[in-house]
Amino acid sequence: MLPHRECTPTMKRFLVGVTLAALFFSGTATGNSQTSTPAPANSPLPRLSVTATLLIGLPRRTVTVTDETGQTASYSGVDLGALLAKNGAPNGATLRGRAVADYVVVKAADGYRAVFALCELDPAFTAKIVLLADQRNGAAMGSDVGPFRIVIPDEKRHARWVRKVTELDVVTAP
Ligand SMILES: Nc1nc2c(c(=O)[nH]1)N[C@H]1C(S)=C(S)[C@@H](COP(=O)(O)O)O[C@H]1N2
Ligand SMILES: [Mo]
Repeated sequence: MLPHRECTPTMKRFLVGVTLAALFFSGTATGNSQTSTPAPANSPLPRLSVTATLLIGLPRRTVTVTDETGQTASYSGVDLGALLAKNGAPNGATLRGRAVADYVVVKAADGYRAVFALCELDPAFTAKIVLLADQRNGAAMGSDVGPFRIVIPDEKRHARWVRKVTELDVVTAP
């Protein structure tokens, strides 16, 4: 420690400046910034109610799958990753750094939930298809299954094929 000395007004202004800068940068580092680079600091992760409007304007695809009872069905809808990206989830070039620990909680009307890491949903990482379907065999699905259902053609167990999807909540792993 230096011996005690009076601070001049110039020194005080300098100390205040340094303290404010330190607070600002520590906030940036520990705040809600999702990536080590471009994403805007404090951009909130999306929490979305699933309605028909949410799917409008997204590319659609149809997949033909065999369900657990051995029946073949075709499901149509949109890629879950594309829907989340359009609504502000990290993707592509911004899916790096801290965002690699981000995931989406898919919630259903009966309280059922399943999670997908954003990296499982990003075409830059994987060719895996995770579909948010709004049609089965060309028709809307009944309230026992729909109106929205997750379909994942490459998964042998169907535990993440969430029926009656109501909400998509993107969060960061602690
Ligand atoms: N909302 C909701 N979705 C769900 C479940 C559930 O209990 N609630 N069970 C899952 C499990 S474990 C399976 S095997 C499949 C079964 O879907 P199916 O009855 O259309 O074959 O749905 C999945 N989706
Ligand atoms: Mo299951």
